[in-house]
Amino acid sequence: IFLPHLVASLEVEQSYIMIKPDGVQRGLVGEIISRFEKKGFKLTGLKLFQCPQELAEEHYKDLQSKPFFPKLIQYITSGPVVCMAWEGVGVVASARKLIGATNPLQAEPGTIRGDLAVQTGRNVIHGSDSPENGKREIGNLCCIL
Ligand code: IDP
Ligand code: MG
Repeated sequence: IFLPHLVASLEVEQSYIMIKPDGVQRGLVGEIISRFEKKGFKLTGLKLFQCPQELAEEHYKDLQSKPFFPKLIQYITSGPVVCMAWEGVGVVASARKLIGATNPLQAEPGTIRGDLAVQTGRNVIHGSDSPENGKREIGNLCCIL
């Protein structure tokens, strides 16, 4: 039997995961990488990076019209970020689960934001919301090893 919806979900994909400046400054890099390693995903790219304004604006271009956009760009460019590519079956959706809700006060305990953050504007980590965006974001921001 051919079940295309299941076949699609078994494809190896990549997620762009970025530890934001607050996560780097607070010394959470090891803790966060450890969670992805323990889950069983494969790290295929990694760099410490000071994101220039234009690249931050490109990365968050879908949020351009939001009132918090200028503060978001200020936040992301306020210090070095850790850019990573993580690979595996279902990694995009699984990473979103590991990361937790955008507002850390609504993120479940056990998730990265649920355990390590309190403010939406300082929520420690980014994870791609689709395999297509994973590819795009890694192409824009990350090094592929
Ligand atoms: P996500 O990071 O969970 O995918 P998005 O809605 O894509 O959430 O928003 C991107 C980032 O923009 C968030 O992670 C957060 O840093 C910031 N952000 C989203 N909504 C707000 C808000 O209402 N106030 C301040 N910052 C926000
Ligand atoms: Mg998003």
